This record gives sequence, C-alpha cells and structure tokens, in this order.
Amino acid sequence: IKIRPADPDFRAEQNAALNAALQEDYEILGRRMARRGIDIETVTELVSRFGVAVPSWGTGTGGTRFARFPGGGEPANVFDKIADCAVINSLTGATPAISPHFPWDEVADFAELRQYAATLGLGFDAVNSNTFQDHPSHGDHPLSYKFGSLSHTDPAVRAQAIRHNIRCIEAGEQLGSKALTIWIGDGSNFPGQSHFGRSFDRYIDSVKQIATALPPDWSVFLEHKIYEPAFYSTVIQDWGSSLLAAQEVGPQASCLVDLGHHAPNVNIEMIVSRLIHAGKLAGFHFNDSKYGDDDLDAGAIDPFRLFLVFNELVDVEAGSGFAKAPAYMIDQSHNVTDPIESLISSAIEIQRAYAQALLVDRAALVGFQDTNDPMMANQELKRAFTTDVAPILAMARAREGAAIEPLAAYRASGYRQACIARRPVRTAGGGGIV
Ligand code: LRH
Ligand code: MN
Ligand code: MN
Repeated sequence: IKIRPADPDFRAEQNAALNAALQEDYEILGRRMARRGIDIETVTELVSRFGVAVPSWGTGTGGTRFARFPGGGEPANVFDKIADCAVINSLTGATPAISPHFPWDEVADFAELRQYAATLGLGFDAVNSNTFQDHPSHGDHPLSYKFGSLSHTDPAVRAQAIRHNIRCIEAGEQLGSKALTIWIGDGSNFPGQSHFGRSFDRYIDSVKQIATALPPDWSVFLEHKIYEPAFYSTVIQDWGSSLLAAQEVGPQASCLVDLGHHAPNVNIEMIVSRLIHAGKLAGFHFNDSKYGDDDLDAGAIDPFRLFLVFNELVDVEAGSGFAKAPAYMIDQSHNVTDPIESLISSAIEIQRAYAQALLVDRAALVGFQDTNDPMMANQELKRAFTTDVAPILAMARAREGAAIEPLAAYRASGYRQACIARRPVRTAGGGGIV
C-alpha cells in the first residue's frame, strides 16, 4: 500500500492553501503572548520537540467484552501497524515511536521489523508483556493465566510469566527499546479468593527476577489499574501498591500512570506529583475516560485534567528537571472511530495540554500560592488553559513538514480506502492480533 501521507510533496500540497491563514493567526497569538512576557518561538520550539509513542495495538479497532465491530482495512500484522503509525507521525510530526505488545507483535525477525520502522522514520518505545490472556498458539505458554501470572500460587505459572517478560526484554533489545512495561490482570473476583499479602509478595519476587534480566540502561515500568479483569481485588491496584513494589524491586523500577486506571474523581495530577517526589514516575499511558478504563481518546472528556497533569510535569521541567524524562505513550481502544484518526487527534490533544502548561507563569503562580490567593492562583492556570494554542501546534507541524490540518490531510490522502482495498477483513481479536 502506498503510504501517501508519508510523501512530503503530498503534505506540502495540502498545506499550500493553509499557510497564509496560519501565518496570520500565529502572528496575532505571538503578539498577545508577548504582552504577557511569553516568547511564542520558545513555546513552539518546545512543542516541536515533544513526542508521544503510539501503541501498536491501538491501530486496530478495539472492542468490548460484548462485541467487536471490525473497521475497514485494519492492519493484518505488525508491519501493517507500523505503516499506520507512519501515517500518524507523518501528519502530526509528534509520534516518532511505537510501543509494541507481545506476543501480539511477535515476528521471526526483529531486526527486519526495526529496519522497516526506521525506513519510515520510526523507533520503538517501551515493550509491553502480556500475561493477562493465554497464548495457546505460542508453544512456550502451556499453562493458563486464568488465576494469575506473576503472582500465581503455582511457581510453574510464575516461571512461565517471568520467562515471557524476559523474552520481551530480548525482543525490545533488538528493536532498540529501553523499557519493559508490565501490567498484569492478576487479582480476585471474590472476597477470600486470594491472600492480599502473599499474592503481592509473589508479584514482587517475580518482578525482581525479571529485573535481573534488564540491561543496565533499561527500566521496568509497573502499571497499576484499579480493577478489570479482576472485579474484587487487583494485585497492583493503585499507585501505592505500584510504588511499594517499585521501591522493593530497586532503582530500575518505576511507576507508570495510565490515566484510565483510577477510580472516578481521583486526583491523578496529585498522584503524578507524589510519584515525582518519590523519584518513581515512569511515564504515562494517555487516554480519557468518564467511568473506568474507557480508553477513549486523550482529551475527549476532560482536557482540563490532561492540562493539570502536564502542569505538574512542566513545573518540574521548569525547575529541577527530571533525572530521567518520563515516557509518554498513548493507550486507547477505538471502537467507533477510525483508529488512525483517533490517534492523530489524541497526539494533538496531548501536545495541546503540554503547550498550555508551558504558558503558566510559574513565578506568578508560586506568588499566589505563597500569599494564599486561591482566586488568582486558579485564574493563572485557567488563563493558560483557555489560551487557544492551536496556531502554535499547527506552526510546529508546518515547520517540520507535517500537516497543518492532519485529519483533513488524512482524509484527503485516501489511505484508509487503499487499506480497505488491500487488507483482509479481520473479524477476530480485540486490541491485539492473537
Ligand atoms: C490494561 C492496559 C495495559 C495493557 C493495555 C492493552 O488495561 O492499559 O496497558 O497493556 O491495556
Ligand atoms: Mn495501559
Ligand atoms: Mn487500560
């Protein structure tokens, strides 16, 4: 399939009619910002450097436990997924890496995969292990994860799950990744079903064994989630459990925050701050939600919360800085939209939240905080959040040769139609291709 959006001439053609208006909007915004003492060029430069990784599993249509409605032209294999990721990055200029999931993205030759991605200008971010479902077609997984994986009562199941994670590290090394993300579904559905303390101990022991296989410059990200598939208790249910585990595992372990993995109304930005305090913030799985792990597009429901998360991150960036930059990844499930469009939109929303957070006058905010002026402190954040930074994002894209209007350019490219014509209809499978 011809990846038309990856062609710089196609993008230049698309941008031609939009350049003049963008220039005008950018200049006006620049003047408004200058009045507040902010240099628009500094912000645009930082926005251009910002990148967020795309989840390989997000390129296919997701599904719920009730049904999956296949989209047209879905990727049939990981090479197709990479082609779709190249479309997203070409148009947004903001998604230079892919986060793969194993065994969904298993291939015989990882060097070939890395090479293919590189020819499209893409690299690999954290590799994800999967011990939340069985893999009967993969010979090294004879035992079932029905009652858990890394925390299973049976040492043989734990050993199998540990081996799988180590294989993920090996695959990641060949792909140029630097981190392994572990999310387990382990937990219980009934009070009394499992022993909270002993299952947590078993999990920590297993992750310690995995950590011994990490190359020195690698990290292991522990991802917590309040519930699902376990509906009564989950072993790594919250950031507290995640932090305790990361502290016990050691310096290479840290805590990954998936925005959808908390109880409604939980103050996620404050969790972020606490993990930063502990030096254990690994990074993010961005998405949005209203009820639970809805995996909706980033910024679709509560863009203010996304902004508040970035406000915490920019606060550190503007101050002491991060010893290790947090990993930014998207993790979404697309049920009713074209996954490529959702990922394009999400990448832009995440970048928007970052740009807005860069507009906060940090010195003024600290002043309002220290003099106990809640009204003006809140106004400072609101002023940044309500500034329309769209011209900054568009200018960053235009200068990188990406698309000024990525969604419009995507639709004009006919890429999805080309995929529908060439790729087989996929009826089975959820997030991954199993
Ligand atoms: C679990 C999760 C985790 C998985 C992905 C498919 O809900 O967020 O990150 O790897 O979804
Ligand atoms: Mn996740
Ligand atoms: Mn999730």
